[in-house]
Amino acid sequence: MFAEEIAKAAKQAAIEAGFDLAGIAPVRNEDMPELGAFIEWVDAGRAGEMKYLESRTESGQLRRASAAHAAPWVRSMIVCALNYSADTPYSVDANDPERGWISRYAWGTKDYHDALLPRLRQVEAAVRQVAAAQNTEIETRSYVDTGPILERVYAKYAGIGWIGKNTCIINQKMGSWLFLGVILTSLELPADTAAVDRCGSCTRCIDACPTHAIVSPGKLDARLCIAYLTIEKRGSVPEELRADMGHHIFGCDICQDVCPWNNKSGNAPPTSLPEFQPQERLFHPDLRWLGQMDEETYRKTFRGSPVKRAKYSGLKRNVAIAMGNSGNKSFAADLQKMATGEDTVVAEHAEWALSKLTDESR
Ligand code: B12
Ligand code: SF4
Ligand code: SF4
Repeated sequence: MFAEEIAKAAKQAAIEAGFDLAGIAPVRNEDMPELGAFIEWVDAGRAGEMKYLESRTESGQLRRASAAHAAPWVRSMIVCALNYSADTPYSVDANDPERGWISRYAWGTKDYHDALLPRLRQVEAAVRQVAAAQNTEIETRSYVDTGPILERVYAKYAGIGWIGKNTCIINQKMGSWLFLGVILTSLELPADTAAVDRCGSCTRCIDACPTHAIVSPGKLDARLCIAYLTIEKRGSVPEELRADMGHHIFGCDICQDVCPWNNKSGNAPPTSLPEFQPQERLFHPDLRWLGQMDEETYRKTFRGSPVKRAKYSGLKRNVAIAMGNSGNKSFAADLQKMATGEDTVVAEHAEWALSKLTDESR
């Protein structure tokens, strides 16, 4: 009865805090084969340079393979999801050769970690209040990507959505433009029913991925993924992958753009939250503007934005690749300037882009 009351209060508080969906997942490793799949994924080297995914406990176990490594007291997880979609064209329909592509999740004025964490704390406070009224001790902890938790796995078991073949959480009514946040609790709360897989025989995401990063349904080789290459990868981007990166300069939305569950006429309604309204200059942004941007302007433009994660040098490198892939020879002067700059990584990618522009067979 008490656990039900807590679960109800948590879900109600989540909606009041501005989340679109909330559910409760059990924490039972033995019933979650995805946790074992994660171990295989890391062992296969698919995490690339994201060493934080490979963090191990003192006894050598992968931290992320069990929520108990983060909090031995955890019994249930409250999973919340927030829609960040906007009523704008998809990357697969935007092909201006003057422009690049920043992923949908980064168009707003706030980094999603900063937008979600205060909301999760609000839910946490509501849960604690109900527990206190019953004189019950309770432990809680909130994470938005900030802890060693496989958030999508718990989102599935909380009924938020199924894990699509593109590895994203997809909700039947809202699509997959969702951020996730989790609250670990020491109470055994009544769990929701795991979401049912509705991908069926569809393979659109696998077929559309330009770098063939989805190696089999639900398994992504991050080393090939444009989101990884443009956001997480430091230094040089493997030359054989550059041409397939197209106009992407930060993140990639293709495997979600082509997903029928993100069809704008049916699913994927736009969010009304002010912090996720697209900034005009970041939607399909001008490559010349970004290529000529100095570091100070970069800092000011992307203050509080996820784009900061690419770092100044990384964004310039990505812009050089996108210019090279544009077929737009008017970028030659900008690229020549980048090729003679101090940053050797940017310079090397600008050289590559210049030769790509002049030699279309590349
Ligand atoms: C590392 C990371 C990445 C990496 C690797 C992603 C990946 N798919 O492996 C990179 C940089 C490529 C990335 C990209 C993106 N990311 Co990211 N990322 C993360 C992070 C920090 C960890 C994910 C992780 O552990 N990956 C390792 C793999 C193995 O786990 P997984 O992706 O969860 O995959 C599970 C399923 O594939 C499942 N599975 C599926 N099918 C099957 C079938 C069987 C039989 C089994 C057993 C298992 C199984 O098992 C896996 C776990 O073992 C999470 C936050 C978090 N703490 O969880 C955000 C997170 C997953 N990312 C998110 C987002 C928004 C993105 C991007 C859309 C951003 C962008 N536009 O560029 C893209 C989407 C690309 C994609 N198709 O996944 C959201 C996802 C929201 C959603 N609706 O799903 C998260 C949850 C962040 C958040 N808090 O909102 N990301
Ligand atoms: S985000 Fe882009 S590169 Fe990564 S799997 Fe999806 S389509 Fe492929
Ligand atoms: S595109 Fe098709 S296969 Fe891929 S996630 Fe969407 S429904 Fe599933």
